[in-house]
Amino acid sequence: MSFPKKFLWGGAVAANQCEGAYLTDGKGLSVPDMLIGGSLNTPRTFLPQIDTTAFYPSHQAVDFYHHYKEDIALFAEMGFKCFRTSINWGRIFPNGDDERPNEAGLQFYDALFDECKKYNIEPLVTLCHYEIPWHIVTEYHGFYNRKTIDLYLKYVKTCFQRYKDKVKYWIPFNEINMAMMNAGMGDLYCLGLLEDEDIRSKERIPVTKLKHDPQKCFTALHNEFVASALAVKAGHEINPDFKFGTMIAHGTMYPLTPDPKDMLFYQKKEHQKYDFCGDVQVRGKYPCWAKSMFADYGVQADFIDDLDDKRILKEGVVDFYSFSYYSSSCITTNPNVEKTHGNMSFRAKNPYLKASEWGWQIDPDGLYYTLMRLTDRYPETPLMIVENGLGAMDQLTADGKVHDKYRIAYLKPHIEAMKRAVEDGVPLMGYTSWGPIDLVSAGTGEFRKRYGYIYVNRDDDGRGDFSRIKKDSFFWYKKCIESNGEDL
Ligand code: BGP
Repeated sequence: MSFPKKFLWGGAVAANQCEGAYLTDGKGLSVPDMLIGGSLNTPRTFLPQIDTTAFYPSHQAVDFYHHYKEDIALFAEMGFKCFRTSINWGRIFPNGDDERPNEAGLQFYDALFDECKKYNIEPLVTLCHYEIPWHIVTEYHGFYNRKTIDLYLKYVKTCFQRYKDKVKYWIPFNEINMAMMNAGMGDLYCLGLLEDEDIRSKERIPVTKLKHDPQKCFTALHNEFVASALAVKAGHEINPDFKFGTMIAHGTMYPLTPDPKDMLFYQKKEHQKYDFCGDVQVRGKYPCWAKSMFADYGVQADFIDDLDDKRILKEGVVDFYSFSYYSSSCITTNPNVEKTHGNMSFRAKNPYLKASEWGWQIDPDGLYYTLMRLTDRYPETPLMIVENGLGAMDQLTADGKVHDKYRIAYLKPHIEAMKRAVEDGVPLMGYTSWGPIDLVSAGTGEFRKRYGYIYVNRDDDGRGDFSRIKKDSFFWYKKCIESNGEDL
């Protein structure tokens, strides 16, 4: 047995990381537009007003807004069956609380989805990939305020009505569990939550130094769960064929040692970091250990007993489970071990694994493990890998090419691991690798951290003419899709 015939091969991007055109055609500011670039060792910084002297990578990004036809044609040439992108909320409701949607923004996505259709590419649309309108952050404190649930619903219903014949697969929130990670990635990017003092700051603040209050964070996350469930319900009413997915930032964790304390710590962290959000969205209720988890975080969680919300969560369960997977790490109660990086947090280094240039440990077996584990946990729910890939510093060589054999060396065993899992019965619907075209890194804001099969001539000083070049991996992925994952 191999990959199903209709397997959704493709690639995934986020509007804010590739479109650019950050104020074009009536778009309003959204969270990523306020973030100045950083690098591996220096976090991204943030200033509540645009600093005209700073370089904001998302403002032009790779100008997908003006190149989408060319880019979709390249994706089609690789044989994409599916293209995951997000709608930038700020293009549709520039302030988030506008009375009417912005027609020019709606038209852009009409044209984009039509272009996909032209090549029989199925769009998979994230409704919020960190793109909360800035006005919602400053005026409403993001999802901490229940009014934001209504604003979000108005936005998503507008999208469902408008694109009901063009889009079938939806993700209400990108990596919803990132909300639990930390102040920058969690509170600001995922929840649009920022303290007044930070909103008023005149100095640049590193995102890691933003104020963080777990009580507010978990309240906002609860509101986001409710918003997501209401979106699923409303979407199914508008078009019963719609399919909704949770989207979890995954990784594999291992206990660092056989010390039972490490094993129990691993189990607890696995529950908190991954299962918590997955359970709420797939099973429609908080897991039995949620109360002790909240107590651990020092959070008063009366909201989980609210009867109306309980009903909403039950009625709005997702249809599939999608996740990102880049790397794995180890977990231990011993604080004195060597740490490693990842998109989740800093954890213990695994002596058996190599890492990317950004320190993300490469672990295809971990992907197999995670696929099997998720199927054990949610046996009725199809899975989809909607992000996976290698961020690397590609070099354009004298022959005008990019020989990225290291990227192929990363992807090949990950696809083989998927295949093993499918053979072992995992209901895997598809695979959209991250950043099929180079784009801005979410974590660091860099251009030099490239994931693409397609190179974009653009650098971290804002230089480059945005021209597109096929890397060696372009031809490899084309072959992979053509053979339905057989010829790697
Ligand atoms: C995920 C995000 C993406 C993406 C990816 C890679 O967490 O959903 O937006 O960027 O990570 O991370 P980075 O861009 O930091 O390399």
